[in-house]
Formats: sequence, structure tokens, C-alpha cells
Amino acid sequence: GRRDPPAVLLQWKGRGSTDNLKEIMLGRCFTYTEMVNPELRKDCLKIWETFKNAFISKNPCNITEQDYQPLMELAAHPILCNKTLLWSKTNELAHKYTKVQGNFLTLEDTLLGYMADGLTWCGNPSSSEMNYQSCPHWRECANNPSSVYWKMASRAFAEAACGVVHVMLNGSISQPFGNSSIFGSVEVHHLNPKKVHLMKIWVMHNIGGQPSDSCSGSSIKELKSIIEGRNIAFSCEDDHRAVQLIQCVGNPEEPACRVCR
Ligand code: N1C
Repeated sequence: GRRDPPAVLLQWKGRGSTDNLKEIMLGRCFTYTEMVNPELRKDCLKIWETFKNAFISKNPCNITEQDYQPLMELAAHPILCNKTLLWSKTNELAHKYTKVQGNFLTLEDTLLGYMADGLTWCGNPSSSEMNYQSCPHWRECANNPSSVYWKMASRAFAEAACGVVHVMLNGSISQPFGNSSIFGSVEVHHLNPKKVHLMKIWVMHNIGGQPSDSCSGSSIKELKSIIEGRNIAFSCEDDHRAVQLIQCVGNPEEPACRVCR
């Protein structure tokens, strides 16, 4: 199939564009606008064309924010206050939690996040086709189509947040707050202090594992000083119980998961 080209043609180190990208993204856009958020009036075909125009026939290492600006404007929609959940290095747990606790929204619950979640895409300057063979890995070049997309969608999501913002971080890695992650480099700096008055951090640890860092560690203290420096109040809780109960589904016998702890 087109997924296994001769190795000599592999231009980039990352995986190529997702097969049937157009059908998947169009399908997701219709699902989102018809079923997930039916009040939203959006032209999915126009959104797809605008998305494609951002990167098709372009060098996939030279994508700019301007390339995606028309898409960002077309796909924008309001987000309710107090519902935003940001995350870093907790992708799976954060989304398991929001599926059960329907009161929170991650970027993947907005049109831009919903359409692109888990997909890969890029083009190349010498054709108007998608490159299905390979795409730049973010270590090869930062300004590749997916990285620029997530950075812009994340910034727009942070700018739209209001009220209380929750954040799920991973306390089983050495730096739960990484200032080069999208959360640390983009979202933290684009929350609007006029609209967001409190950031509530949840530091989660793998059940039964050795905690590596916690609310009292230096990594979270650095985040606290950045947030308070931006005039947003800050709180932090280790192993928020409602989230821990999700982890317990897979680990019911662990001490932290017993009813009488
Ligand atoms: O770099 P990160 O995490 O700190 O980014 C997470 C942060 C979240 O709060 C989201 O709002 O940024 C947003 N975000 C996504 O929603 C998202 N979905 C999928 C950022 N990145 C996202 N991805 C992919 O995961 C994307 O390819 C990006 O590079 C990774 C970042 O994950 P991370 O390092 O755990």
C-alpha cells in the first residue's frame, strides 16, 4: 500500500499524512456540527478547504501562523466559563476523565481539536497532493504543519478561557510543569487575567507508582510564580479524588483505590 514506499523516498522522519485525511476530517466536522454541538453553524467543506490551503504546496518546515489564520477565524466558537481543562503529559487520563465528568471541556471538545485529534498531515512544495509517505518530526523542524496547528489552536483555546481554569499535570515525571510544553510555553501565557481569576492544578500520580513530583515540588512552584505574576490566583491539589477514581477502574486492588483507605 502507499504506507510502505521504497525507503529511499522517505524524506522525513515522522509518519506521513493519515490515509483518507479529507474524509476523516470532513466526517468529524459534520459529526461535531450536527451531533456534538448542533447549535454551531459552520460550513465544513469550506473549513476543510481552508485547512488544506494552510499547508498544501508548501515546504512543511516553513509553516507560519499566518498560514492558519483564516482557519482559526473560520472555526472559532464560544466556550463556556469555568469549564476549561488544560493538560500536559496526561493526554489519556484527562480525556478519560472529561468523558465521564461531562462538565469539563478540553481542546479536543472544540471543533479545531475534535477535527485534528490524532491525525498527521503535510504537503510539499512540488505538488498539490498530501505527502502520505512522511512528514517532518517536530525534532526535525518546529514549524511543521501539525505543531503550528496545535500551537495556534491551543493559544486560541487559552485566550477564550474564562472564570476558573483547571489543569491536569503528570506527577509521575520529573517536571510536571515543563516550560517548553504547549501548556507551559503557550497556554499559560495566553490566559487573559481580566477573564480568568483562578487556576486549579491537579497533579496526578500513577496508581501504585513512585510519585516523582507533587504540588510542593520546584516544578509546580515555578508555575505558581508565573501564574501569580500574571495576577491569576493559584491552587494545587495532589491526586484529585474524582480523577483518581478513573485510574482506579484499572487498579481496583491498589491501596489508594480501596473504599476504606
Ligand atoms: O505540549 P503539551 O502536552 O503541554 O500540550 C497540551 C496542551 C493541552 O492543554 C491542550 O489544550 O495543549 C493543548 N494540546 C492539545 O489539545 C493536543 N491534542 C493533541 C496540545 N497538543 C495536543 N496534541 C498533541 O500532543 C500534539 O501533537 C502535541 O505536540 C502533543 C502535546 O502533548 P503534551 O506534550 O503531553
